[in-house]
Amino acid sequence: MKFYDCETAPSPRRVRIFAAEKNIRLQKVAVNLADGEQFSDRFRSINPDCTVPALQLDDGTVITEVTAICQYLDELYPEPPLFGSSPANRARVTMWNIKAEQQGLLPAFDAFRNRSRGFAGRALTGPDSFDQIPELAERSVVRARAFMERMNGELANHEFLAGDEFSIADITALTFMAVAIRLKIELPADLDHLERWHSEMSSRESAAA
Ligand SMILES: N[C@@H](CCC(=O)N[C@@H](CS)C(=O)NCC(=O)O)C(=O)O
Repeated sequence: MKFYDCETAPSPRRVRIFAAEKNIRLQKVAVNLADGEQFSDRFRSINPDCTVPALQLDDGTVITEVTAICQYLDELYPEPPLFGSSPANRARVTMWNIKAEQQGLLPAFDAFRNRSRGFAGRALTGPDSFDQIPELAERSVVRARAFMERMNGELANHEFLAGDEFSIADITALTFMAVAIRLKIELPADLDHLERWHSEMSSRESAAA
């Protein structure tokens, strides 16, 4: 199995954290996004979407999309379960992972790519060119802050985002917070539960992955 990775990028980090939680050693192949290696013919033949991460199995099958890769690893290495350990937990984990992606991570990516000069003409990932929309960056910051409030409310009642078990939803949300912090998005005031959770998640060994 080969794991196409980029040390500085948030999406492959989600998989690295997931693998670290399960003590899985991935054989990594570095893709230098800063140098545009994702657009090379060699990498396009692996992932025509030109994004990392990608996992190539020994029979050549390629899996892209963080959640799909993690789901595959979870089936191969079931312990500890990071997609929930009962039907209800699995549903809650899936629900919160989707919320963290759609309401947290994607707005944070949109804010980043629509306002950073380095992404001019590359507001979306992939081989096609898209112009930046500064108003979208502004709206995305508002959405990211709103999701922090939403998480804070949830974390008032649970240790982890999807309930009482650490899961992929926490990994996605932690990655969202890392992008928000990098963007210097100001945290809404008095989010004590979010702060408690964030400090606990950041001090897990896997967070260094
Ligand atoms: N939906 C994809 C998102 C992957 C993604 O956005 N990867 C970024 C790095 S965080 C990327 O490869 N960017 C390439 C580029 O900026 O050209 C997934 O879950 O794997």
